[in-house]
Amino acid sequence: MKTKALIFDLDGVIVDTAKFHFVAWQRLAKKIGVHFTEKENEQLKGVSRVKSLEKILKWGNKTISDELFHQLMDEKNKDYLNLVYAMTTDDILPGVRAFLDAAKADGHKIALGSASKNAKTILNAVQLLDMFDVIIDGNQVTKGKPDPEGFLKAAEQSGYSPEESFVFEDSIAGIQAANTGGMTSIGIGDKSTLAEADYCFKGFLELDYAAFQTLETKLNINTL
Ligand code: B16
Ligand code: MG
Repeated sequence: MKTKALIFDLDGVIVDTAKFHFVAWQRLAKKIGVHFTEKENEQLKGVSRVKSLEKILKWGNKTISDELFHQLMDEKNKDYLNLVYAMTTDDILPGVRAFLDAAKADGHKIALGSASKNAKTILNAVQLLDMFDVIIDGNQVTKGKPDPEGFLKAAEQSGYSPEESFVFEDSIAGIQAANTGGMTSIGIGDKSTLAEADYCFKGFLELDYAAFQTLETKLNINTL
């Protein structure tokens, strides 16, 4: 087996936008009187905007009208986007650019599998939009992670089967989505948090392209 599609999550894998989501959600939570810290923010990683606000309201025991719900989501997104527009290539996580360059030069299809509806805006801000052959984001999926819908679409549009695809993810829900979808899951982050991942690395300095090739070779030998 030769693995060919590389599917990347965005927030926490390519860039650290979690810190911007935190600032924007915290501002909103304060406004509606809900206690919200970095600990709660962890639970929003990889979760859609709608589901995130539902969780925040639940934590604060709040019930609001549909109209206010949508108004709050819009406000949060405007706040968040103001932070995103200020992003530059310096916001790409360490080692990512070199990994993507090497993988693309080596013939891999580069795909995005993100829950974010702002994925293209973010990739554009950090000048990585042209790098991606396929972009599946929050606008193309009806079911969020841990459902594998987004990753399955990303593999299909890349022209490869799930078994020929790797998923790079920093969230537990995303790792579960990759596993259910039949891809090789690579956790990016803490090993104990991402224990369900097939393999786990701290980031793309530890998993540079040479290390990835070694892993790929090992997998190819094991599946011969
Ligand atoms: P948006 P990922 C996810 O991105 C974030 O981790 C999550 O915190 C956020 O709520 C979600 O995108 C939706 O983002 O409000 O921009 O549509 O990790 O799947 O790349
Ligand atoms: Mg993520």
